[in-house]
Amino acid sequence: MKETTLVLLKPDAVQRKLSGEIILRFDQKDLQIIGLKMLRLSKDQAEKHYAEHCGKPFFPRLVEFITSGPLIAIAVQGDNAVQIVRRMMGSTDPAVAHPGTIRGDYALTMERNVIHASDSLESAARELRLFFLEHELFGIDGGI
Ligand code: 3AN
Repeated sequence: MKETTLVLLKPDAVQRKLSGEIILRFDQKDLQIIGLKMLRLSKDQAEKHYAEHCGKPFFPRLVEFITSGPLIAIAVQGDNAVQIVRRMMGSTDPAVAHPGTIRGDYALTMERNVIHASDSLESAARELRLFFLEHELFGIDGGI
């Protein structure tokens, strides 16, 4: 089934000039990029995006990091895109992320793990709405 998922190239990825390498992987996998923008999140947007982690010990640092500089938001579409992009991303902890995955190849610590990708279709729909307006998405069926 054709799905659309939200990918964030976090501030560390942008700063380390990894964006091109990571976008190339989605192109090579034959996934479709249907929306893309660079932006800096406000504290309020970051807290909304990571609402499920509110109250956890790492939450303040997570918000501080994700708002620390520009990030790149990408809407990625394709068959089973949610699961496929999660597998391409690799485990949350780069210490156990397999080589060949994005985190396995480019990240060293859990706090600066380069990339975010939606973990379910429901999260994808919610997160895509936080980052993109309908007319900013160029999918075959016109959007999410
Ligand atoms: P994922 O991004 O793999 O879906 P989540 O949703 O559990 O992982 O966590 C969201 C983000 O919160 C992670 N990308 C990571 O930056 C941060 N994070 C998660 N768990 C920890 C932790 N134990 N210590 C520090 N940061 C964490």
